[in-house]
Amino acid sequence: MTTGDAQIERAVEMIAGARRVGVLSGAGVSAESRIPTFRDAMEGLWRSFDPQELATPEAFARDPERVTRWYDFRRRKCLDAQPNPGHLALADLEEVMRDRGGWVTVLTQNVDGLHQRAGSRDVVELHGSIMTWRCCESGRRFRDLPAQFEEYPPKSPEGALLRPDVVWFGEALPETALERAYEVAATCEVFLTVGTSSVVYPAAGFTQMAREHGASTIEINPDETPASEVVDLSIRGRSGEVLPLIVAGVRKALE
Ligand code: BV8
Repeated sequence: MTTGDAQIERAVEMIAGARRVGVLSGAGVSAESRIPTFRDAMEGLWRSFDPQELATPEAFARDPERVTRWYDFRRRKCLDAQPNPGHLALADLEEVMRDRGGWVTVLTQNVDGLHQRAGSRDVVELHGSIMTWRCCESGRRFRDLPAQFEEYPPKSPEGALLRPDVVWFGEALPETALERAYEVAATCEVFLTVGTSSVVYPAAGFTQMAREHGASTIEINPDETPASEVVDLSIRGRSGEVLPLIVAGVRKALE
């Protein structure tokens, strides 16, 4: 256990007393599924690249082969990854809240689809999905993709460039995702920010927005982040360890 039990108990109390729960999840939640966060050293042949430089329309325009190789490398890691206890706990919490007429909405910055594979049904992909690629000309989306592309950059059947259906730096988030996120921040009673460095906007802003609307706010992260000053309860711990303890406590409190 990396946190004092008093913090877990306080989080249990806050969540058990609520019906409407918003969650902002970042790469730290998937770190325990062995998907490296942006902060972790880039692996292998990607060691010398800066992800924030690669995750941009400019990088794709300049070198579509390099960018699509990087994303396909990451897509394959996501396909091989399994949801971890942190993902499963959030799916379990959604069931608990649904059973009492409430909801849990996960606003995820992650593009790996692991929340959905863990069983969460109410997931908003703020930054899109690496599992979907789209045609740069027609905008048509492709989900049924080969395990590995034959050529880089991959092409649509019509021969146009395909790109990952993710939100790059400098690109606007999907309108529907933004609307859902604002609605969650405005109506949730508790807002949980888990596994995110809280530096990327507009996602990082939803914690403050929820707080301004009167929600109780909780952070789970092994490290301090800019959100740590803002939230009501900042728990230093790993999501795969802390979330299961909190959700088990909520189930017990509601028995
Ligand atoms: C926008 C998808 C406006 C792609 C991502 C200049 C020009 C243009 C824009 C800007 C600019 N300056 C600032 C901006 C805004 C910019 C921004 O915020 N930049 C930051 C760097 C300052 N934002 C944007 O560009 C956004 N769009 O503003 O558009 C606009 C409006 C209208 C019209 C046109 C434009 C778009 C941002 C989305 C970028 N795409 N991902 C991909 O995945 O490749 S962001 C990507 O990086 C992730 O999604 C994540 O959000 C972010 C950070 O990644 P990581 O650091 O790895 O992850 P995370 O932050 O979650 O940190 C990991 C955390 O986990 C750490 O805190 C660690 O301690 C913790 N942890 C580790 N292990 C565990 C753990 N926690 C719990 N348990 C553990 N076991």
